[in-house]
Amino acid sequence: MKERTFVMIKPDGVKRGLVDEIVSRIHGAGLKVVSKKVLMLNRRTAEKLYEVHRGKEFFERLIVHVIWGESVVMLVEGERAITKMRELAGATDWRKAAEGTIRGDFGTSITENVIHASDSAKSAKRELSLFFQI
Ligand code: 3AN
Repeated sequence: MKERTFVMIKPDGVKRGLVDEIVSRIHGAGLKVVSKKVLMLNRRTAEKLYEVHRGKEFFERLIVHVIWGESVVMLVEGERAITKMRELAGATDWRKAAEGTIRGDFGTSITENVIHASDSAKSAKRELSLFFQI
């Protein structure tokens, strides 16, 4: 089934010049980048994006990380796009992420784990609507 998902290359990934490598992995998985833009998240949008984590011990660290520099946000489309993007990203904890996954290859900490990809169709819809006119 064709799906749409939200993907964000976080500031650590952008700063380290990983955008082209990540886009090429997305294409390699047979997915299409329908739209892509570079932006600086403000606190309000960042807190909305991560609202399910509000109140958790790492929330403030996560917000500060995603607003300190430019991110690249993308609308990605294709067969099983949500699952495929989660597979490409790898486990949340970079130390547990498999080699060959984006976080396994490039993650440097649990907060600075390079990429965000929606975890369900419902999250994808909500997260896409924060950044794209869909
Ligand atoms: P994922 O991005 O793999 O779906 P979530 O949704 O559980 O993971 O967490 C969102 C983001 O919050 C993660 N990408 C990571 O940057 C951060 N995060 C999650 N768990 C922790 C933690 N225990 N300590 C620090 N940061 C965390």
